[in-house]
Amino acid sequence: MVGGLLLASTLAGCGGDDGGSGSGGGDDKITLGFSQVGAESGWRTANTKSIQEAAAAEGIDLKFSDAQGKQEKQIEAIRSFITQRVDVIAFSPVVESGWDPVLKEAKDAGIPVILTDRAVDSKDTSLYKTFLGSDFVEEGKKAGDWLAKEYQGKSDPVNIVELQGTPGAAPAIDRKTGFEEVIKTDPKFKIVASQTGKFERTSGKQTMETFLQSVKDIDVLYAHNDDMGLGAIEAIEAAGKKPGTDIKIITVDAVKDGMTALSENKINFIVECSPLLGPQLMQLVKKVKNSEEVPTRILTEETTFTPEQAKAALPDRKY
Ligand code: GYE
Repeated sequence: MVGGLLLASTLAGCGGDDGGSGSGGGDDKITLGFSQVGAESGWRTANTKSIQEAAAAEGIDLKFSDAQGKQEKQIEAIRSFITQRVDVIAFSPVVESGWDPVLKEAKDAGIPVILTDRAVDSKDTSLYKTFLGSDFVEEGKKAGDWLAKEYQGKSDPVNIVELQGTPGAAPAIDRKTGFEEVIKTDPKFKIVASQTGKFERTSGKQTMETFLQSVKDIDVLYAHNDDMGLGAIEAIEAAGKKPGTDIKIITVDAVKDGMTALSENKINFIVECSPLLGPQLMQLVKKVKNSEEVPTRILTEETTFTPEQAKAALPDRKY
């Protein structure tokens, strides 16, 4: 294993000599084709930056493609990486389903695939080498746990509205599942409205406006990411209500703007989801290029934040 690791780092500098899957770039650098979801949120921007910086630091030739939130574009990008014969393909799947055909094409071409950030629902796990990212169900549970504690000992109904992420995306599905798993144990919690805000600020604001018009008493907003929560705060303020007080707000991500709103008590609790996947991804790229064994699942370490904890963490926050 140690020998393998040494070889991997040697290959990072002068590799490509593996008898076939050359980079097509004309030099010996490892070529990584990366298909990003888009630029829908602060999380995504930080994730893109982390990947670009880590590739540069490791001397990996990064072919970066932005799918603008569209699965067709991601499939197109992956096909083009296959045609270009990149050494490794990595991507963050915009939705969970529908990847088997293109993943089979990559496998048949002998190009290893790494999933980053989001999972696919393919039954055939030999279609990718590993999945690096968060446990979104766990994140949803943490959001639910906070709520359960916040309303402990109280019996009045708690009306919750939910802003879901992109329909069909792993973090939208799983953050809903985890949250519901916890709150369903206490009948006072009721999700009275639940719609998508596409992980975007503008869409989060618009959907919250509809909630405010259609739902009488909203006690809590659970938003699947900070950006939608921040958009919703604008809608809540415009409706003459106080975010964080009149309506309690829980979000996921902990990007700087979210943490700032948390420190100002406009958000009450944030579950962290780290976008800084670049350095770990590049290590995995080097290993799979070198045909080394890698764990099939690599979990990101994450915490949660209260307003006080946000105040303390903000000065050193990297994203
Ligand atoms: O939480 C959200 C982004 O897939 C974990 O996507 C990611 C999510 C993140 O748009 O802000």
